[in-house]
Amino acid sequence: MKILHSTPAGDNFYMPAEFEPHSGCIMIWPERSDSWQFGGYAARKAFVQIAEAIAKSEEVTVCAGYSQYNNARQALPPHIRVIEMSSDDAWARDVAPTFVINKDGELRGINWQFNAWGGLVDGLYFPWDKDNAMANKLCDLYRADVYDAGNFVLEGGSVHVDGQGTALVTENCLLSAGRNPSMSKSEIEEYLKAYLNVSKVIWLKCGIYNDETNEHVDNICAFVKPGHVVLAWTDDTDDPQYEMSKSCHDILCGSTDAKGRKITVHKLYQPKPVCITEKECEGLDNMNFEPTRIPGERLAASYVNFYISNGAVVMPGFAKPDADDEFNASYRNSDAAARRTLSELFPDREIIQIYTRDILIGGGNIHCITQQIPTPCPNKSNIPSDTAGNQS
Ligand code: KQY
Repeated sequence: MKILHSTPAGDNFYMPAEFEPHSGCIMIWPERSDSWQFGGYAARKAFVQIAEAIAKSEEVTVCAGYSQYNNARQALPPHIRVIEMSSDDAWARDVAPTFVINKDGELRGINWQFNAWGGLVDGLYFPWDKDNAMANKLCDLYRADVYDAGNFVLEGGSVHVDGQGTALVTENCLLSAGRNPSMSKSEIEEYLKAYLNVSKVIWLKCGIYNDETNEHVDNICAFVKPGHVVLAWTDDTDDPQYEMSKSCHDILCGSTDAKGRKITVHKLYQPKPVCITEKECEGLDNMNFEPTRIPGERLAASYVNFYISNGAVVMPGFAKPDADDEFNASYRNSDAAARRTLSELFPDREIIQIYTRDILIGGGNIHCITQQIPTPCPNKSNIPSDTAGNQS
C-alpha cells in the first residue's frame, strides 16, 4: 500500500454514489461500555442482523478488538469475515477510509483526520488514536493505495455524494469549532472538491435535532439517485426538527446539482421523538465520572440513516418487534410509512428494516456503522473531471 500526497481529483479518481455497485462493506464490532448498553451486548444483536442483511448481496468484513474477537466470530455466520483490528468504538462510516475509484478499474482510499467528532473542543471521547489509525490499515487490507488528507478533519458521515459531481454537507458540522477551525468555508469546500472530486457542494445549514456529531448530513439527507434526495421530515411545527428540516428543504429546492439538474426532494417522515429511558441509561457506564446520556434525552432518530447495499436498502426501525403496546404502536406506523417511501424510491432493491433502538442509544444508526467499498467499473466514467478534474 502506498501513501499518496496527491489528490483524487488531480489523479482522476472520484467517490461514487452509494447506490452504485459495491464489492463489500466494512463494519466494526461494538464493545465500548460508555457508548453501548451492557458493554455492547444489546447493540450486537442489531449489528449481527445488519451484517447479515448486507451480506445477502455483498461481502461483509467485521473488525473486532482482541477481547471480542471470539465472540464476534461466534455470533456472525461463517460467510461474514471477522478480522482483529483495534478501534476506539464502532463507527465504520467515520473511521474507515472513504473509497474512490477511477475509470481504469482502480480503487484507492482517503485517510481523513479523525478526532472523535470535535477533538478537545466538543469531541465525544478521548483518546481516538486507534480509530484514527484504521483507515490506513483497512486500505492495506484491501490493497488500496491511500490518500493522506493531512490535517483535514472529516468523517464519512458528514458527506454524501451523487457520484456525478455533487456533494451534500451541513454547515453545523463542517464549520464546527472542533474540526477545521482555521479554515474558511471556501477553503473547506476546496478540500471537498479535491478529495471527493466534486464540482458542486450543497451546504445545508443543519441536520437532526440533538445529533451529537454536530449534525452529520447522513442522518438528515441522502441521494437516492442522481437529482433526487430523501430528507428527514416532520409536519409538527412545534418540533424543533420542523424548522431544521424546512431550512434544508428550502436550500435543496433552490439548488441544482453539478450537472445542472434541479434537486427533487422526497420527504421521509420522522418517527415521533425517541428518548432514552432511565432503565436504558442504567446500562451505560460513565465516561470520566460523567454519564454519557441523561434519562429523557432525545436521541437523533431518523429513517434517513439507511445503508444502500447491492441488493437492498437496510433501514432503521424503531418499533420493538412483537411488542403490542401503545408506546410501540406509533413507531410501528411510522416504520411502515418509511418502509413504503423507500420501497417506492428503490423499486429494484429489497427493503430490510431492522430494529435499531440499541444502536441509536450509541448515537447513530445503520449508515453510521457501515462503510461501502465501491466496485471500480473500468471504462465507465462519471468523473466530473471533465468539470473539476484539475484541482490538486
Ligand atoms: O456517525 C455517527 N453518527 C457517530 C456517532 C458517534 C456517537 C458516539 N457516542
